[in-house]
Amino acid sequence: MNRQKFCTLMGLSLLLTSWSVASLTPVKIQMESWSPYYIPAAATVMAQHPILWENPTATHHTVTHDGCQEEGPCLFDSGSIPPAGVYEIPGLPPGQYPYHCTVHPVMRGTIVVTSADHPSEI
Ligand SMILES: [Cu+2]
Repeated sequence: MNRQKFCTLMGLSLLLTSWSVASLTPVKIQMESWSPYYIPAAATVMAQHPILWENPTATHHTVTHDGCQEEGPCLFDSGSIPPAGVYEIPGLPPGQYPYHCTVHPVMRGTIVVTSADHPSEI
């Protein structure tokens, strides 16, 4: 493959990649200082769909998959999210993902990821 052809292909694949990413608006979850803390507390999302948490509160919070502090695999852990901060993950495979805030363990939420092909199946 010559250089020009290679560059054209690279450009095309970059264009397609950015287009497909841009077409997926993240599902937003809002944090609050009082119950239910994460709104919605149980969010249903399609597989591989990005998820964005927003922290409009005056304190630091985390979005930590329960597996990170148990035996299970740790699929996401935001670390400290400052006031006005956000945390985004690119997407998850189908399943149920309980998570919490390590600063305030009373803050608990769940992500329910459904299969794109079989939305009723988890
Ligand atoms: Cu918190």
